[in-house]
Amino acid sequence: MKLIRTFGRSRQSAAELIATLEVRGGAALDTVMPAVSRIVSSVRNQGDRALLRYGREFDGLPGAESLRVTREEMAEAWERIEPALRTALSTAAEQIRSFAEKQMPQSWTETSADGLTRGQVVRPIGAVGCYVPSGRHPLPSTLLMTAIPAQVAGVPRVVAISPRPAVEALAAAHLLGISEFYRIGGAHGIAALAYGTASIPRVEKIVGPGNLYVTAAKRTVAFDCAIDMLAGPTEIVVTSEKGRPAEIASDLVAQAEHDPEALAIFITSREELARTVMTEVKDRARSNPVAKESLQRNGVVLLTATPAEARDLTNRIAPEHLTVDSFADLSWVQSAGSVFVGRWSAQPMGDYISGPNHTLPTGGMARVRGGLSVNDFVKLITVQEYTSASMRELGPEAFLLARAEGLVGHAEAILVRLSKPRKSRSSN
Ligand code: HSO
Ligand code: ZN
Repeated sequence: MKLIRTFGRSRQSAAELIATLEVRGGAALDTVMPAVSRIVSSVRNQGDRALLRYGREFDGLPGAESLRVTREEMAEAWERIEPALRTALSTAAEQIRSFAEKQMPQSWTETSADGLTRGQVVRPIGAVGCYVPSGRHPLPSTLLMTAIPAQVAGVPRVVAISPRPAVEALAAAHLLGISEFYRIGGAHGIAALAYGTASIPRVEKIVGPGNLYVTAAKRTVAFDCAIDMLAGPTEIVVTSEKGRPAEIASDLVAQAEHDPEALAIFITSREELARTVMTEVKDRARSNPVAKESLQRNGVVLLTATPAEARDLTNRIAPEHLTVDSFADLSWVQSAGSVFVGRWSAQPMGDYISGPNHTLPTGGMARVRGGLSVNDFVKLITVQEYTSASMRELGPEAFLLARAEGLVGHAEAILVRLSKPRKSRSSN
């Protein structure tokens, strides 16, 4: 990690670094876009033929017959994992489910005194695909985090894909009662979900994190199939004036171990705390090669002149994960994916078992959205019903607005309901 003071002689270079941190989105995606577009269009045009070819090449898929995981394989996987792990997965699933249930938006209607009824009905998306990464580490927790909110939202078809699904991921699928699981991944897997092939019917939305290729493919298909967000490498900011160095450092190392490109930042106005955290991080990352690499590359300690400046920088960075000292700190937090409060709230607790989702906005997207939730799996359909009285009340003003826009057809559709019916010439 490098220490950078935001004041004094290094003020200018700190300002430059912070400016690059503020816009840190998806430049890396461009490097893989040409290859990804080719893969996506071959799967779109050739369907299974291309999909299976890429599956063999990239995912070690033996043949078409092993593309779909059978229910029996998932049940066997459940039996194969340690009983204690079964319990842990079940507890995590319950925590995630109960949290998602609380987030579920409601249908409602209200009727005004003059009789206008307005409201919304909540309907689930029809089919979603959950991407479960299986690269450096198998992430069964990601299946729980993506599929459970979809189930709580009432999505009737929840599909999982993963290139080389680990036994734990298949066990998690069994636990959730997922019946459609395909051994496929990468850009070709995303294309199959988006456009459908003979073996994989298309879905309406794709969710879940993935590597650069997966993310680039999500961006490529986004015109034709909804996606949750474009998520990059994991990020953590700890903003603390009084935390314990060992605890702060261990959270920084924990998120840094996800990816050599992960971003770990410690922000404080206390110099001695900054220094001890740096030493702790160095010690703790020694035996963790990925964390060591990403901390060397992207690890920063920002030493600010004041605590207020530390808070301001935190919001400007808008990190995926944020740790703060106390609940009162929430009052200044404007932009962060998920917040961890106080010394006991180890960040990995949120990755696994607290209940809030671990699929979170990165790259500064926390400025505009929170983590994945049931809200990503529903549509809010709005509804309105007028009575003749409420039409008489609001119609004339709507008529004026239509006329101001020069839309005579709009005006007429209102007028036809407001004017007294003319005596008809015929008797009917
Ligand atoms: N920290 C990751 C999620 C994860 N961690 C999965 C462990 N397993 C992104 O929020
Ligand atoms: Zn994690």
